[in-house]
Amino acid sequence: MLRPQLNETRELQPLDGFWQFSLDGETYDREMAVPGSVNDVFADCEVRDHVGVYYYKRDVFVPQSYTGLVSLRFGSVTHHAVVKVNGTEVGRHKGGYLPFECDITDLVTPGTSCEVIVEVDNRLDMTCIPPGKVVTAPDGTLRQEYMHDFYNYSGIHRTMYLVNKPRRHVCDVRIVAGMDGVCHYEVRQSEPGEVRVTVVEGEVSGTGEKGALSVDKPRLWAPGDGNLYTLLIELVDGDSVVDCYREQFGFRTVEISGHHFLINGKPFYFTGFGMHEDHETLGKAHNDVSMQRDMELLDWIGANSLRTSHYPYAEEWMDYCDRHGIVVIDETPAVGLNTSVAGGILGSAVQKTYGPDSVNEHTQTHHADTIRDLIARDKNRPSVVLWSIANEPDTTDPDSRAYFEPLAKLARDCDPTRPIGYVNVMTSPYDKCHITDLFDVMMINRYYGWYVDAGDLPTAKIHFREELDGWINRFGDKPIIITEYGADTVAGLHSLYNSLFTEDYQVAYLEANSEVFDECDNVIGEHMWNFADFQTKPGFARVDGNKKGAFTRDRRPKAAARYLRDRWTHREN
Ligand code: BDP
Repeated sequence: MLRPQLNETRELQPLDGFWQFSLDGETYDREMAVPGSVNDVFADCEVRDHVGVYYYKRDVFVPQSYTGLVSLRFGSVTHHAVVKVNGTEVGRHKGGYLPFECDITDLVTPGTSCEVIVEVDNRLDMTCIPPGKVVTAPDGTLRQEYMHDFYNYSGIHRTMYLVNKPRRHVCDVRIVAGMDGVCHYEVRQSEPGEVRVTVVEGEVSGTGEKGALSVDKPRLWAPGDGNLYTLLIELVDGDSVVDCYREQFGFRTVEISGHHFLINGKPFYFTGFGMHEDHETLGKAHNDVSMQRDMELLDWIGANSLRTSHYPYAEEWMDYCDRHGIVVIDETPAVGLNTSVAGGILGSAVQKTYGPDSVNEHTQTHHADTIRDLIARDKNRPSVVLWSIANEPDTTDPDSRAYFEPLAKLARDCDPTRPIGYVNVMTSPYDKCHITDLFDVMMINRYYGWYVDAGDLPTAKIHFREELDGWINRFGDKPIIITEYGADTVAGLHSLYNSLFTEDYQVAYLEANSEVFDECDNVIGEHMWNFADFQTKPGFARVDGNKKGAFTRDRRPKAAARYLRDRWTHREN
């Protein structure tokens, strides 16, 4: 899905700001800022603990110039949205982290205002990605249960726009551009007609919906070097251009050879983090300044990459990574497909993961939608080098194969140019996992020295080495990325004895893990869990959230941050 754009033929108007807000759709007695998570804003718990639907309302002026196709475009609404204009439903969307657009052309009159209501439903059930369950408490109120660690923030999380585009318009473009300087493109337009394409910086043009343009001696997009080019697409009618769209792309190749992950033919070693869109008060809302701060800290610490754990991040993140040469493992919101995992890897199995009352064919259908939509959104981004189709699903159950095989195939069909993977949980080791052979890269989350062998780093190292050997023996010479390893750490807590939760132990833990990675040629990346402390669902295992950050939630460095900086900035890659 293309992002809205302001240009010669298109207009857009952000609808950020204060909306009227209601819990019942009748009494609008509060206001709520957009974009924003609703949960940490109000001083009372009524909104925070509300399980169900809430309502945003405002009048939107449609400018006189909006005479083309007028739409409302949402970056993300978590988790379900029903959109109404002047009382008529114009669209609904399931899934909290991907964009959608509602056409409102026939319901609005340019030069007048209209009433927009967005009904947001924060409930997760087993057909959702991520899945969850709403239960009724003894007092009759509802509780949301879910199997992932991070807090279930909800709201209109990203900027929404009022958009005007020409009736004949560019619907989509797919670009594949490798080191050879050839830009293969395929344009989809709303109705047939003449198409002109130009690689602006390369000064080469062509015509037709599909073709290839060659740029002489292209400046490659590479890690740390976000060289971007612009493909200008013009829909032509006689002498006039009726629509145009500019899509940025980069010339680069990604491939796997043995255990190497090659970017532009060179082995790449991932350093960085699994992250979260998570901030005090903002919750999961996107904010440019907060994001920029995170990116600056990534740069400071020597991270060359990140994983969008555990859902697709705002498009602003992806643009930034494209521009700055930050390598991205792009993940769907499929987290928590695992009944044995509750709040990190603590917890015990309550029921079988795959089955009619649990993760089922409806979950799979929606999971497939998220794969399609994620790839549709990010397919032209040079920063994205690998699709992660799930985080820590249960893959010990033989039924996991029937669930994942079609999804892996779908991801490959949607994008034959990038490798695919899924992130493996510690409770599904090499001898129990039923799906790893379906993927190109082994991504594993391991907590030796924390959830197992806690405090005993010599033993942790032995167990970790044994497990890595096990993966290689069973699945052959494939790349392994350690997508999570970490230890909860209270900033400011120290000990001479490497006691758990201290900054000293976090550093010792990282040292021990790093030693194991450095001995194993197949390990081609390390993403520490997590970049920063983050809010989690309530539970005895978490004291005001997950504390595995290299930075605190307000982005102050722990000792671990300096350790990683030293390690990563001295690495050759
Ligand atoms: C892993 C999950 C991650 C958790 C982490 C933890 O992938 O979401 O936050 O454990 O427990 O299992 O810290």
